[in-house]
This record gives sequence, structure tokens and C-alpha cells, in this order.
Amino acid sequence: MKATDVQMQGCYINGEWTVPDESRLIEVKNPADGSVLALVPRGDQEEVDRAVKAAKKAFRSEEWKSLQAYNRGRLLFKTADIIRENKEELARLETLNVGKPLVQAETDVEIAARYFEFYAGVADKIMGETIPVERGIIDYTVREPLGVVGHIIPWNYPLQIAARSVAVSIATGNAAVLKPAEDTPLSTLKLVELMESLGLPKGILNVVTGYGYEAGAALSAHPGINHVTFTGSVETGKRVMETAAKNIVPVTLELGGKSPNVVFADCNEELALEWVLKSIVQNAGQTCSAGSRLVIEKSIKDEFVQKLAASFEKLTIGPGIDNSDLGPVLNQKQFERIQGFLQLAEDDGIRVATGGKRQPVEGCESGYYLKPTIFDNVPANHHLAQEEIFGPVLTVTTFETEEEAIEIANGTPYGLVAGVWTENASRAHRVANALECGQVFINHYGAGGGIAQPFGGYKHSGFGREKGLEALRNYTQVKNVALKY
Ligand code: TXE
Repeated sequence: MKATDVQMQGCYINGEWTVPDESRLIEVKNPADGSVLALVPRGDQEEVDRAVKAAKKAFRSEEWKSLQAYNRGRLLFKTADIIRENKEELARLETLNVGKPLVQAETDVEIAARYFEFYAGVADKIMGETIPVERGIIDYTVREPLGVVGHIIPWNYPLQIAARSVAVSIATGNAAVLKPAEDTPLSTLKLVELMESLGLPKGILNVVTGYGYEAGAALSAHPGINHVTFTGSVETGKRVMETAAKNIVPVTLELGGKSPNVVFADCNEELALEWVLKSIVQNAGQTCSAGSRLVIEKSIKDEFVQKLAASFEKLTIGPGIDNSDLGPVLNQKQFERIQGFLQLAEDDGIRVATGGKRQPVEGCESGYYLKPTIFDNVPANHHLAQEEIFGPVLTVTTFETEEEAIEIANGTPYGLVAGVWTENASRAHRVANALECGQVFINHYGAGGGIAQPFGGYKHSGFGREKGLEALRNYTQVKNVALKY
């Protein structure tokens, strides 16, 4: 596929592609070199209103209500097949639009297909309970869909997150309106285009492209929405929650993180080195669950950081499409934000073990490339060790006792993920138990692949869970029925 194949695209509302108004378009760029990949509509309240109304109508339609759950499942199985058949094109599109290495985009495509398979199998197994109340009464519960779910999607894993949103929405019998991030709508639009041939009832799936403060705000404020699923920053998450509260609409918030890798002296050093690196350089550190803090036992720190820095220096940096180890960060805003942190480190005299600068890449002067960076001996309460940087930047903080390790690991406002590295099984479980976060990986970062495992945060990392069976709770509501005989 050539980038030019995706030049101008409409929104997808009520089973039709809108004709873009040429005076209201957003340029979608390639972060590798700043070139324009496509133009998409700058949707606003008007498009959102049409999409939500179409979704509501479709949700209430006899056509949707009478579609058997196993047939919804079949649609999802077919979607997984179509995604795999178009794997190459989807991966290329994701790499061109997000900047990530092609091999990582290929993994994203496979994960997207697996979300569809997972929820395809679940569609006809969403069950209620019978409750023993009194003799002469039959009491049971039914798990019903909510109605119209609004999905506000971020730019770091657009395809994966769109896929899990659409898959679980359809499996549970809801209708969906997606608002992709303004920088990265292309794979979401492609996914919907691929799904068009499946014969979903019109209006069950809609996409409105646009800016967060226009289309996103309009979606979270729309009175016709029954749930908002948001992945993004804490600040915007608060805004979405406030807006949705006005209509008593529940939200699921998957916000950022400052996830620690807690490395004890008795770890398998080789494994720990491998995954500490991967967990912060994947997608150039633009991952909500990135292992952005190394919290390490003092006795092994110097040698560990030396080896880690040497591995960082071997990484290739360049366009994702060339399968460099590290692609660019997304845009000027992210680039400047990260550089602000690099400057702060310099001002405060923090030791740079490696990196700390931008990386010029020949032929890509307008791309946003940074050297992967390690800041050594960062005090636990320093801004660098407290705030989400969202770039390939790792801080190193040491501890001397297990208690201190836990205190440092828990000592940020976030609580998304943590890695624990030790060969002592009792310690591993003791520490996992004490960590204030939604997911703990022991001796591997990302073990299990994520699709079937519940994912979400403690504290400012949000609430509600995506992925796995646990996500069904966000997308269904329970009705109790009692019959006296
Ligand atoms: O996020 P926003 P931004 C973090 C990361 C990053 C920072 C800023 O630290 O550096 O956030 O990124 C939509 N009403 N994460 O500014 O604004 C927006 O269009 C409704 C972590 O890009 O949160 C996009 O679709 N929606 C994160 C989505 O919200 C609004 C992933 C996310 O954008 C809106 C991304 C509004 N008023 C950033 N304003 C993660 N958890 O993985 C914006 N949006």
C-alpha cells in the first residue's frame, strides 16, 4: 500500500462514509518525516450528534435485537480473519501513522485479530445468575447491553485499542461511536472499512474523526451516550469524567502510568536487563504501561546500569518502516514535552548514563527522533521519577531493603503496572501483594500477552478494566427479575 491510497477519507456514520467538507479537514502526518499521509474531517458536535442518534436507533432496532448472540460472535470471528488477511496493509498504515517499528505494528495487528477472536467466543456466554430468595419466587439476573458506548481512543496503540473497543462492544450487544485521536485515525478507519463487508446493521459501528476538544468533548457530553471508554491523559480523563457526570453516564478511564521495574539483587540479571530495556523502548516509550522507572537494589545498580546503557547504545534509531529499533515520537507536542524533561534533568544536574538528546536522522530532518535515555540516581520524589514522560526515558532509583523498594514503587500518583525481578518466589508474591497497581509481572514484563488478562489502573491510572472477561462488566448492566409462582 502507498500512503497516497489514503488521501481523503470521510467519517463513518450510519453505515455510510460522509463526504468531507474541504474547509474543515485535519492533516494526518507521518511522524517519521513530517509528510502528510491523509486528510480527514474535523468532525464536531454535528457529526457526533448524527453518529450517536444513528447508533441509538440501530441499538433499539429489531434487526440488532434479533441477531442471535452466536451470530454476533460469528461477525467477530470473521473480523479477525479479515484483519489477518490484510495484515500487511494494516501494519504499514499503523507504522506510517504512529511511527513505531513495523515489527511492532505487525504484533499490534495480530493482537487486534485476537481481541476479535476472544470476544467472538464470549458473545454467547454472557450469563446471569439465579438467586435463591424465598420459596415460591424465582429470581434471576440478566446481563444486558448498555446502549451506545462512546470510545475515545489515543494515538499510541490506535488499532489495538479500537479493536478491543469494537470487539467487546459488539460481543455485548452495544452500539459504538469511536473518536480516534486526531493524529492517528487511519487504522481505525481502515478497520471499519474492512468490517463493512460483514453486514453489520447500519449504525451499530460509527467513527467520527476530529479534535479532542471538539469531537471528543461532544461525544463525552452527548446525552444519548450510555457509557464512555477513555484512554489518554489524566487531565483529559478528568474532563471526560466531569462532562459525563452531567448526564449520569459511567466512564472507564485508562490513564497514564509511571510503572516501576523493581529489580532485586537475586534476580536473573540477563532476563531483567532484556525486559527493562524492552519495556521502555517499545513504541519509543509511548506506552501507558511502559516500565519507565528502574527501582533497583543498590548493591547491583552500577553494573546493571552500565550494561543497560551499553544495550541502549546499540539500538538503531530511524523510521519505523525500516524496522529500526526505535522510531520517532508522535508529534511536535510530544517531542517538546519530552525535551522539557531532558532540560529539567540538565538543570538539576541529574547524571545521564546514556542518551539525553535528540537524534538527527538523515533524510528525516522533520522527524521526531530521540536517543533512548537513562537518568541515573534520580531521587524518588523528583519530577523525572514522578511524572509520565511518555518517551524513551528511564529513571534509576536505588533501594536497600524490600520495604524501601515497595515504598518507592508505590510512591507516585499512578498505579498501572509493575515488574518484579527476583528468584525468591516468596518475595515475589509478597511484593506483588504490596504493590498498589492493577497488574504485576514477575520475571517478565507483559507475560501472558494481555488479551485475556484484565487491564486497568489503581489511583490516578484510572478505574474500570479493559481486556479479558473483566471488561464485560463495563459494557453490560445487570437486571434482576423476580417471579412469584
Ligand atoms: O492526550 P489526551 P494527549 C498521556 C501521555 C501524553 C499525554 C498527552 O503522558 O504525553 O497524555 O497526550 C481526546 N474531551 N497519554 O494530549 O488529550 C484526544 O483527541 C474528550 C497516555 O494526546 O488525553 C485523543 O483521542 N476527548 C495515554 C484522546 O483524548 C478529548 C495515551 C487522548 O488525548 C478531549 C495518550 C476532551 N476535552 C496519552 N481532549 C495512555 N493511557 O496510554 C482530548 N481528547
